[in-house]
Amino acid sequence: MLTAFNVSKWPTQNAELKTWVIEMAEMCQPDALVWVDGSEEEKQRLEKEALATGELILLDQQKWPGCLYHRTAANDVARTEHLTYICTPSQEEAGPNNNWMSPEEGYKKAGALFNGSMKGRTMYVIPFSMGPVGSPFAKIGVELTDSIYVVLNMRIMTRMGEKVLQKLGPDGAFTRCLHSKADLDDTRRLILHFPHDNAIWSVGSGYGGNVLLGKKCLSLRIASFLARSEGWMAEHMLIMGVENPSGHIVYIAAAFPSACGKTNLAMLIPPEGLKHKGYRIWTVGDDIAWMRIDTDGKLWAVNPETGFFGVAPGTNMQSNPNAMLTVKKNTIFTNVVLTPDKGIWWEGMDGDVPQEGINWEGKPWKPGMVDDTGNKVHGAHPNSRFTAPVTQCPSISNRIEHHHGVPIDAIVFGGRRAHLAPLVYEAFDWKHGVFIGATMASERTAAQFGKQGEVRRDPMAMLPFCGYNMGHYFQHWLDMGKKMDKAPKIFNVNWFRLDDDGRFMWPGFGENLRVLEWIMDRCMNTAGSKRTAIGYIPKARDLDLAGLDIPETTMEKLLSIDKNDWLEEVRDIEAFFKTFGSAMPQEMYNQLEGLAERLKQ
Ligand code: GTP
Ligand code: SPV
Ligand code: MN
Repeated sequence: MLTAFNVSKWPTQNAELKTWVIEMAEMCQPDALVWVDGSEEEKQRLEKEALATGELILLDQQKWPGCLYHRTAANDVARTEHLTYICTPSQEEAGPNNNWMSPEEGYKKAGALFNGSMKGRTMYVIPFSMGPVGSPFAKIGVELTDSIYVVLNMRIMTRMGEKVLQKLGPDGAFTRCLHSKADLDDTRRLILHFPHDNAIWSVGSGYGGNVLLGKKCLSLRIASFLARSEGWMAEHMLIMGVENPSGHIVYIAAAFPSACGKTNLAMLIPPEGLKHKGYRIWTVGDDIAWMRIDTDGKLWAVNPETGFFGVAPGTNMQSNPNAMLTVKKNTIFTNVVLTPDKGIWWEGMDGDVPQEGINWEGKPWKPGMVDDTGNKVHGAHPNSRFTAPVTQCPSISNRIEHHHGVPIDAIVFGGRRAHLAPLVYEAFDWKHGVFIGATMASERTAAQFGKQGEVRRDPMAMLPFCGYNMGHYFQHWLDMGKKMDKAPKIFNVNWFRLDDDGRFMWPGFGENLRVLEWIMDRCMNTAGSKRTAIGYIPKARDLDLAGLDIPETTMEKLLSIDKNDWLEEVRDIEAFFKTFGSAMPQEMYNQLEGLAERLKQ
């Protein structure tokens, strides 16, 4: 048990911070307390310690320089949305999109789990900044954690350490982020957000999105709440720049639900057929965008993170070469296969499949293994991930440190829909675009617990991440549109349409540039389209399909809508809207009515 705090030696003059750290340490009762400074020396010391306990495993340093391996508990491999709560005074404020607990109940329930949870462990204090330190976008947080894995991940994902404490100063505001692995028991796990207190309490988990509190918890749930009252936007979006041959860069922000292709699109490599045109892609971010209206009346975005926490399976030199090059060094791999020669592997990786290894559950594994019920045993968990610094990405934009970010010309929504949604369509205007975002739906993936494949509504890809009632969130989107002189155009894409045999109709990945090209040309009013009930859809000849071998009939299907299916969709949307009661803006119902009328014409 830590007996004296030695507060006079702490590297901060911030009274609120000191008081809070003392209180939390008194509750969690760690044996030691360490202020993280972000130095290289500290990194090496922490790695050494974690390697000694087996928390981390050192990979072959010839093949994987600077790379580490980690496994989380088998019951702890994805975000647990059913254990994630928004704790506001009233349930109405959290909305039907969130699990809700009163703040009193939340502090009490989680407090009981935090009580003594760090006995025998060290509490690390991590000051971090989301957004470039000192940028008008940036928000400071301090995470207390008993996990070295968390410290090392936060070191990649955020700007952290001494420089952040300096910026915080004696009276700066910060988000109070408390995390303890406790006993990693999923019946004693809670991920709680207290937006009015600017606080996050996460206990009983060691998995990424549950415990890297700067990520989804701060940068989306708490930030979305702050953004509404401060007049900006915190979104589950990638940010990319598409440079055309004349050197002009169009910046696009795109919201796809978890494991639906943000990382892939953000790092896109132009396909063979379009290479001669000389497009270049610049990656700004792959998961989170903070956007505000600048003095020019346009929407500007920053990526508040400094790392990628990307899905590993399916990543290879074909599907995402830039990601493969990014993870070659200084990367933490979580829940992938560990091979006997201290290498790693995941389903869909390049090269030979290893003959044996230790899988994500920590069990001996061989390719082709099946379990008692005849199901394939995964080597890597479908939601296994890599944590890698953005600076290692060959396509990284030179504007990631820019304090004002990048100007956004187009916002793109998209989901995983086997049927219904065409390859791409454009909203009539901002309000209609907000409606399109609000009615997004997607099939559930491995990034969250629950039945995979089930279609669920996931407005703006923010269903698990909006820190307040989404009815009010839609109103905030409508309000933002009114405040902009030149609002981005809004589009919807769907790379995931299936044919009757269950195969993807669109080749996807690099070929998606063909769709982005149309989007960019629409932004510059140089591309054709046809007006349909759901929005502007390109005709096949409006897309550059040179070198692509897609039957004409498939293209036609990809760019058409089935009115009966869409009328059924209208009924489903109405039922969804009704769950928000009076919080749902009337404008959303007007949009729905407009869609229904156009479909009946
Ligand atoms: P989070 O990090 O969970 O927020 O997700 P993300 O949106 O960054 O997901 P990511 O890019 O890692 O998505 C990976 C999944 O999408 C893999 O299953 C890919 O195979 C699939 N995917 C990505 N792009 C395409 C595409 O253009 N077509 C098809 N069919 N699949 C794609
Ligand atoms: C997601 O699930 O959307 C992710 C991974 O990006 S996590 O950080 O776990 O939320
Ligand atoms: Mn995500």
